[in-house]
Amino acid sequence: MRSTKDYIEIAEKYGAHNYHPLDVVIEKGEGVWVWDVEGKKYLDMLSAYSALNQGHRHPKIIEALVEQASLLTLTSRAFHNNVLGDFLKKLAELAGYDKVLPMNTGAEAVETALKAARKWGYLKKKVPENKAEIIVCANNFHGRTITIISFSTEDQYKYGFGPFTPGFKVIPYDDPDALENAITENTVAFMFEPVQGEGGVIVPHEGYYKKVREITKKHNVLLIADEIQTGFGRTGKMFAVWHEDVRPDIIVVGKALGGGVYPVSGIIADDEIMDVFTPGDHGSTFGGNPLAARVGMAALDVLIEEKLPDRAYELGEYFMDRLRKIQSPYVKEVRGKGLLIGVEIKKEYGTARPYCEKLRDLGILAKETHEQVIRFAPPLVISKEEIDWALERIEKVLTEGI
Ligand code: IF1
Repeated sequence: MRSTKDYIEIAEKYGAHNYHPLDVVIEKGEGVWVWDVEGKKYLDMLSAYSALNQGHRHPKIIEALVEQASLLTLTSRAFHNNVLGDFLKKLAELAGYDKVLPMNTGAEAVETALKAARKWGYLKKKVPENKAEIIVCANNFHGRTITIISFSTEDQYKYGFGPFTPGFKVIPYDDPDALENAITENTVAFMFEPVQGEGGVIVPHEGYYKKVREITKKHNVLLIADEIQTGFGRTGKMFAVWHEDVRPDIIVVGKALGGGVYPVSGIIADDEIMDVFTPGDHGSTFGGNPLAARVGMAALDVLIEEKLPDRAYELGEYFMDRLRKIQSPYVKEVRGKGLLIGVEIKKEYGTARPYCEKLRDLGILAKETHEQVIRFAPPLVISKEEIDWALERIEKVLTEGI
């Protein structure tokens, strides 16, 4: 019988050290719960960074995965398959747009959005060749490819990976005036996260989405919302920008679209943008494969049938209200939207990591983001009773300290 230590050792020996995971080895998951190799049970408060909105191994999603796997898993896009069209229709109609371009990981979908924006700029806005500019926000996280880290403001994400892709401008987040001042006649798009997850669960002021929509429309600049982490109910609406009834030109999706079992991502947009792509321009081996399409449809069905966005709204308000009532000398702020919540630890009391280690000892798996913030982002299928169970333990750690 191998121990936690044995599993960690083999992973450390044969795996690149590009992560520093908490010392827990998980072997089973169900709903909001996971079990480690020692048989210990934990409440998952990270949800694989919001890729598990429907919970671990949702029966409807596993059924779809197994059923499709018994029929057809991959054809490449050289041929049609009998599942993709229904998936693209379901997602396009859910979001209220003409079309979807399916990919696999979030970063691939972000790259697809950037290519669409640049090509739209050259073909439709008549920006001179290779002069397209895209505006992004400081403290952003949009993925790990060389182009995407080219506009990161996190030194560690860039160090050693140059030279970088030109054509990007960085402005402060949650600052509409900075956006207006950064736009030139060559600006083709502004891309932002409705809530900056990795940036430390930074929620912009009320009205930010509306303001950036007005400014980009006024200057004929595409608005790209990266909803890879905030989408599919996480913030209490199907898409976070729906909190302000804003309709971006491109919505980038991923994570929970795969129902926690398979990488499924893509961009959602109208024909005016999608028709810049002609056959052979762009693609991927696995993008839009039948297994992804079938799992994607089941992932969306679960969100709708179980009303997970509304659930995230109500339980998020409840969770944050209860967190704010905890009398803790260590907490600087509780912030968030829906079930994407951050608890910021005051610098004088150290970083968030040791608090996460304490929580792990009490059966809660949470992950620090940006040093000072404990992120609580449970699967949206969590019950009020399970939140209460977690709050007892969170209160113990936030009052007793580390
Ligand atoms: C890691 C962070 C979260 C994302 C947004 C695109 C992507 C992500 C808003 C790219 C991915 C993941 C990546 C993972 C950890 C996690 C993360 F800490 F890195 F920043 F969630 F906050 N846009 N986020 O959040 O999607 O290519 O990963 O499918 O790289 O360590 P991906």
